[in-house]
Amino acid sequence: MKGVVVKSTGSWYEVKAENGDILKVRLKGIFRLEETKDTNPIAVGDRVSVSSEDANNSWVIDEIEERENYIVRSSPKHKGARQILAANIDQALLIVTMGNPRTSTGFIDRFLLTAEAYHIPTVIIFNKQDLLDEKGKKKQEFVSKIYESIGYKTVFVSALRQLSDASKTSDNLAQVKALMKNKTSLIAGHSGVGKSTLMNAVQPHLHLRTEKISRITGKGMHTTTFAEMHELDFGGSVIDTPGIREFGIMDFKPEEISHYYMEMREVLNKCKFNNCLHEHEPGCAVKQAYQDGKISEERFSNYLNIMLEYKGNYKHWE
Ligand SMILES: Nc1nc2c(ncn2[C@@H]2O[C@H](COP(=O)(O)OP(=O)(O)OP(=O)(O)O)[C@@H](O)[C@H]2O)c(=O)[nH]1
Ligand SMILES: [Mg+2]
Ligand SMILES: [Zn+2]
Repeated sequence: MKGVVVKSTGSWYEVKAENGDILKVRLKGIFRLEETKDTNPIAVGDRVSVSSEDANNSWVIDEIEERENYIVRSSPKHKGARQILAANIDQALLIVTMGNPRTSTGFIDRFLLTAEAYHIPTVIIFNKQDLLDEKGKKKQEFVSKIYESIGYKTVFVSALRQLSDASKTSDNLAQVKALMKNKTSLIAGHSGVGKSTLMNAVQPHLHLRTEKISRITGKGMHTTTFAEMHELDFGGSVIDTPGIREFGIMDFKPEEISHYYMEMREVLNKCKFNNCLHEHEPGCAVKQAYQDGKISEERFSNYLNIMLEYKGNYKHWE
């Protein structure tokens, strides 16, 4: 029987079968390949074939269909290993907050470039509007403009308020719903930014668990512990994921990274060297574009930081 993986704990999975049944399944030994770089051979969103192993109604995954796409990061626990966040998705919604907790542009850029590499369109959702003071609003305007000018779509919401008072700021929630309709969306972001709260506002009967951010660290409590796919009654589905502390990029050659910066891609074929890393090379069109103000200071300095870090890691992976 065929189905889609809707929940993954690492040791067992839930598969929604074609007939609508939710099956609790295990993985056959053959998939636990030692030589794979993946920490999780099966991810939420994977299309699989399952069969019943015995009379006890226990199910196993026999086959995984080839993925249309997926999004990965380097495993925070096992250096050099990949963690697949989700597979077969139409878009990613990156939830960010300017405070409580703070999301940096470095984090945003790491996520965006990976999504770009796997051809996954991303919308940036700025949550917790109600908590922003004047300074926070200015910061948000500055950050959102950077991404809008490159071509990324942005949305501004207060998930918590929308949860309790649908009338007040519901316009933006309607915008989020319209984005999600009839698509499979991955919801990503730091712990505590309000991913699960936003899902609850979009689809009230979900009742996903949410938790206050720590008063001591100002960070989220990693409340959602497993990725899980939920269906939307207005069409489509969402994959709520555990908060990501760091988004470690993987899988590319260092000289490829700039190809996933939308605004760099337009100029990089004009660099003097075709393997230009846009660091200190002469005749670099990317650096020129930055100096001409066509690439933002934030994006370029994040790029240089990412490159520095990535080159170091890449040496070990090769
Ligand atoms: N003031 C305010 N609080 C919010 C808003 N959205 C979410 N919160 C609160 O932020 C806290 C964290 O929300 P969650 O939805 O659990 O965050 P999460 O991103 O799912 O976190 P993890 O599951 O740990 O990754 C909760 O106390 C929410 O009530 C908002 O728009 N405004
Ligand atoms: Mg959550
Ligand atoms: Zn260059």
